[in-house]
Amino acid sequence: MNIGIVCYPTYGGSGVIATELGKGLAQNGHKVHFITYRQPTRLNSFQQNIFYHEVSTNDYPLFEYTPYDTALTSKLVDVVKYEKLDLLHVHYAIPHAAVAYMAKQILKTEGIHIPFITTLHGTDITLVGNHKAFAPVVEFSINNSDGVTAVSNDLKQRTLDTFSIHNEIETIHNFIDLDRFQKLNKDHFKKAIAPDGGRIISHVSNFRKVKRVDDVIRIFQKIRAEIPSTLLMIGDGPERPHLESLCRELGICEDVRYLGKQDAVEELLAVSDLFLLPSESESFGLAALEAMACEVPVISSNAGGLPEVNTHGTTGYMADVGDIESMAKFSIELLNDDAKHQVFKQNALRQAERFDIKNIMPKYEAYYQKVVERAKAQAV
Ligand code: GMT
Repeated sequence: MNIGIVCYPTYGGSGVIATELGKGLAQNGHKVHFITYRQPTRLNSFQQNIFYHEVSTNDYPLFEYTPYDTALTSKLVDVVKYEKLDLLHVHYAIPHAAVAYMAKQILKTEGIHIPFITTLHGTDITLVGNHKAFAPVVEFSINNSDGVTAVSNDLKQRTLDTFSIHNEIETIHNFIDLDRFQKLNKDHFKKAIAPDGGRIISHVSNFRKVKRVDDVIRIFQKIRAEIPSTLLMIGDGPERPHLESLCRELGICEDVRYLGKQDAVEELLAVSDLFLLPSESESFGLAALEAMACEVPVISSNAGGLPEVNTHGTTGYMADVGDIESMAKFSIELLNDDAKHQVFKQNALRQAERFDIKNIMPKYEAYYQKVVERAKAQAV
């Protein structure tokens, strides 16, 4: 198939999933065209069958906000027409689903029928999409997509609860490339971070409020009070200055290392003993899955789709959002019990294997086939 993928090119999980899916599809012989405003972060090497189309916007003094939606629509029209695409797959509803709908209508006037699939990722429904400023457009574009997928059952249910949806939504869970995310031998690295043999706890996110990064620091403070340990804060975002102040206030700065946005996250996970993800809301929790693939048990909240990824008492532990006491208690208990920790590490890997890209990609391919055939039948 000749597939166009629209996504955010940034570090967020939706862009990562879109890019890894595109790379996997290209390896399977499909032609994949990424259409976005910057080279996606994970699209960092040449691959046969992958094409990148950059959306450039024209600045004009009248525009306080450059109309990206219009520029993206025009680009989609152009790419679909000249690259003869069979299908558009847009990740994150805002604004991509509405833009794809518009491009489809324009192309229809020229006799070109292009179906599009919208994949819902989380905040496009929960935090942002349900806002008055976006809701009617999100609802309309979900209902008018040729196919809709959600990355967890919880997100599917939330979409149905939030909007008036008469379209079908298929859950296709997020996935992981186990060839990349695996426990690597990085003992020398571990010694450099924790020379006295202390434990390494990690957290990866965009440091936004929804991730409750304060809780990460407070849980760590409690762990550190019992067990010598270092916290690796991987990623960056608006809460970082506040976190640094909090660490100073709690007097734990020397054991918290801010590593910024890292490409080789798997190398940091390889030396981690525990992963913390106490998010307020999380449609899936790709970062937790990446940790589990590297045999790192996860202590998380039980928000959203996290229970579909992390299994309480097996691959880690969960507690209610904000319950830092329980999350710290579970962490200490696990780190103090080597035998249990070993079992949890293996359980985490087994669970990650369920989400192997090799198992999930065929679901997308089958879904593409279904949507394209249905659209063809409707066009005649
Ligand atoms: O976090 C966001 O605001 C958007 C989005 C992203 O691009 O990272 O994250 C969501 O999509 C990921 C990939 O499907 C999921 O793993 C995250 O759980 C989800 N984030 C939230 O629901 C907060």
